Amino acid sequence: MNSSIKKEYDAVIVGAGFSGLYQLYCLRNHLKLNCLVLEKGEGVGGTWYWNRYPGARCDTESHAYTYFFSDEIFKEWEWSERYPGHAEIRKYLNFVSEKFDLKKDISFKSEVIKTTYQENEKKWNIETSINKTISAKFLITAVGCISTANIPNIQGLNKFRGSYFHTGNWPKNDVNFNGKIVGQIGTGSTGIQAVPVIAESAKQLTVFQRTPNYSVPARNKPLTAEFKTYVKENYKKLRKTVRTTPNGHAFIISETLVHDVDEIERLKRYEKAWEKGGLQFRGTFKDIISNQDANKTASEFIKHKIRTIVKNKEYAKILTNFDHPYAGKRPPIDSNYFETYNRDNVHLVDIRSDPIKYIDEYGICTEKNYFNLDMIVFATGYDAMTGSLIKLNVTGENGLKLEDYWKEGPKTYLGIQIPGFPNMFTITGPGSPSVLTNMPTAIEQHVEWVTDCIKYMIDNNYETICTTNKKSDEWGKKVNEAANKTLLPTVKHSWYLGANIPGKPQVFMPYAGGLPVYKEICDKVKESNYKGFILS
Ligand code: N01
Repeated sequence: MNSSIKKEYDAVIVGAGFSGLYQLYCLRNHLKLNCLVLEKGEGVGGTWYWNRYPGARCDTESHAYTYFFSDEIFKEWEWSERYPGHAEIRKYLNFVSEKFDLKKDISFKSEVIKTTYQENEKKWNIETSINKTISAKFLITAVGCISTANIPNIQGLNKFRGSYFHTGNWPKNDVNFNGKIVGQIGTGSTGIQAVPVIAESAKQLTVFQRTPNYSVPARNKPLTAEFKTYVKENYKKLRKTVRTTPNGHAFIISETLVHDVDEIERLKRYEKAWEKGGLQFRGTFKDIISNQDANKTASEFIKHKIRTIVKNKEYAKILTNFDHPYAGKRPPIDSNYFETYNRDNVHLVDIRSDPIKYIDEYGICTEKNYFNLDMIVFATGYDAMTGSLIKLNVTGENGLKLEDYWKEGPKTYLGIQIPGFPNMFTITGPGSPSVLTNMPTAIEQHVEWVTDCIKYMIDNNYETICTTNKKSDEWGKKVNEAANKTLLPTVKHSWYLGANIPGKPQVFMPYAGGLPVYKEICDKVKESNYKGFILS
């Protein structure tokens, strides 16, 4: 397809994951615009194109981790497990792409390296790794929130003679751990998924943990024919649920407060939620994420479970040495994570009390120990929410560089537009609910809003749309207010704040007010003919 790339488009979309594919469909099929998607990978999938690490699976249940915009897709596609694995998600996105003939407008192996707004022409110039410069009236970033892998700068890594991988850039061919001595750094949602699977084949696995993580069993299982029928028959009801719950999932958060019930009843409810498994554990009570005392009951319940599962008392202590509330960081779910520490071939190192000093040819040296390793797995997270946007090397009006404009943290209006960057839209950008929700739900809301906005511009002969510093300052305050009603900003080492990347400004990035409230705000802006934006 690369040879057939034209010089000019109505819209260029960056990224061929859930958001880029749907944005292409809307602009091309509904608005009849001339569009091109630029994608660095060799296939569709976005984050799921790169995340192929052992155990990589979505934490959202499959009947919610899906597009809802098309009855046809929903009826034709069938998920096989409670949580979709990475390969099945790629299969799904390929199915959608073929269904709507999307690939003909996607240029693969095409990384965007520079984007510059041409003020005179009112167009974006987009430079790519395939030596093509393309111009477009609209630039839509669909780059995902957690796509820029972070390998920590540990002295000596370049000397390591074994192999090492970041989970977010996993090789396409299976990595063979058989008979290998493996070290894994990182115990976030990703690390927790990888540990049990790597432990099954590695000779030895040593996990280097900095911060312990509250995890609840996922209880993944194949879907029964009965459940598949239920999903198909209740498609509209499910769509309504994901679009009206604060986090965009298909489960309802309880209206009961933790202290509305006595301890016996509380434990009964936690126990039931633990047995059911999944992210919905955090919805057992309404105030778990907003009230410290309420949260403590959930945190203590999980700690008790970990201590019951993990037989090695020293490991149990390291795994429960929390200094943050449950769900204050993105809560993981797992399949036998804590149980894996009962295996003879798995070891746990607390790198808070025994920090990593350096890596050399043969392994990892901590302050108190040395670990010989054949392989290192970095499950060390991402330069989240802003990293992938800044990497596009964007220059807006008056030579304004996005990197400079966001020096003190991201500034956006609604997480959709950035002052000084006309006709550029950021799907699930910082300042929008994004990572605090089920991503496909947030993506559909954004894509549809952007499509309506562009349609309005075309219908009314507007050439450009841009927001203002005043609006982004106001919105920044709203993002902070919403965050401060939760416990999330109290966690100082969270990637929601950018605290995982040395030198990154620490600003709470996602909008925590919930998807329905956010959608209402966006809808009002649309109904007011885009008040807060300058159309010209
Ligand atoms: O990354 P993370 P992730 N030295 O940043 C540690 C989504 N996701 O890839 O907590 C030592 O959460 C770090 O330690 P600490 C989900 O939204 C979705 O696991 O900073 N350790 C932590 O333990 C998730 O939240 C699915 O002290 C270092 C780990 O590495 C997001 O992706 C599945 C270190 C990083 O955890 C990111 O998760 C999986 C250092 N220098 C993930 N630097 C779905 O289901 C970092 N760490 C959709």
